[in-house]
Amino acid sequence: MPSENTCGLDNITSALCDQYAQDGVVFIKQALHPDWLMLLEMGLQRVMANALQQKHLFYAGEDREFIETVRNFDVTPEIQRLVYDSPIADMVGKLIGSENIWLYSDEFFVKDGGGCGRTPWHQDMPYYPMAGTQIASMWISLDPISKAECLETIPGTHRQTMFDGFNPMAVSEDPTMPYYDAELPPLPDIEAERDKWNIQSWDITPGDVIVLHPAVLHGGGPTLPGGRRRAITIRLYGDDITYAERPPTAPTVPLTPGLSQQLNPGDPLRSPWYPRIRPLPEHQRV
Ligand SMILES: O=C(O)CCC(=O)C(=O)O
Repeated sequence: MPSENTCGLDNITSALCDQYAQDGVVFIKQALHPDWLMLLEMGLQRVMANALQQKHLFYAGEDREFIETVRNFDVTPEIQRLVYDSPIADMVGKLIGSENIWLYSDEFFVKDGGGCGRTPWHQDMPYYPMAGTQIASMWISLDPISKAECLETIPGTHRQTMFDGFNPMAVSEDPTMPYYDAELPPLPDIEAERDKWNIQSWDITPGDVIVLHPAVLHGGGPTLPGGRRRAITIRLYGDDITYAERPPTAPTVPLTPGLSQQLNPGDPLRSPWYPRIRPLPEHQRV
């Protein structure tokens, strides 16, 4: 089973698509040109300088604190250009087999120094108001990082149980504390039993990407002393994704008020919250 591939769009072979369907995760070596990384770095600087853009602190007030910020696309031209103009949407379209591609969200995980904590193990799908298979998140690191600091995934788990999410407000206390509580089975404590799980991760050179299905169990490595790990995930979806309700006990992430008033469960997920990326919309063409 191949565990890496050596180029961007050209090397999204049918074998890689099969691997994505089977494992829900693929690693693609040097998929992005340094220009796209420079654009992303500029986008991150703009987001961090934008006091109006909401930042969530994991482990707030502790030495292991780090920043997460979601849906920056709307207010960040660099991220808009990256999503519309780079090969990311075409690569994902080929991997998931959809000519139509929409943006679900972008999300930065900024571990800007050594000693930042783990992103707890979780699946993203429980937080999202959607059902279907044609979805992928591309995880991109701006910094070279070791396997121990990388995004970690457990291949194949997107085809298994959908667990509850963790509660982002309670990660210091218990990184498996249920988000909805009662409606879905609680997350297993993967970190406490790492050797029982088939955990996969990679040494990363900027330009390498990991593409994962958001229902795959995954978690984010900590930073080692002197380390730095600024990553973004771009989440894109295709034709078969429909609107699905989530338990009313907690909001979906990112919050999309009004969506439940416009869509019924099973409707194609179409909303101004989710801009069309492919085919490239007329207003993005020159
Ligand atoms: O990079 C990380 O620490 C976590 C990433 C993640 O959870 C995601 O991309 O969905």
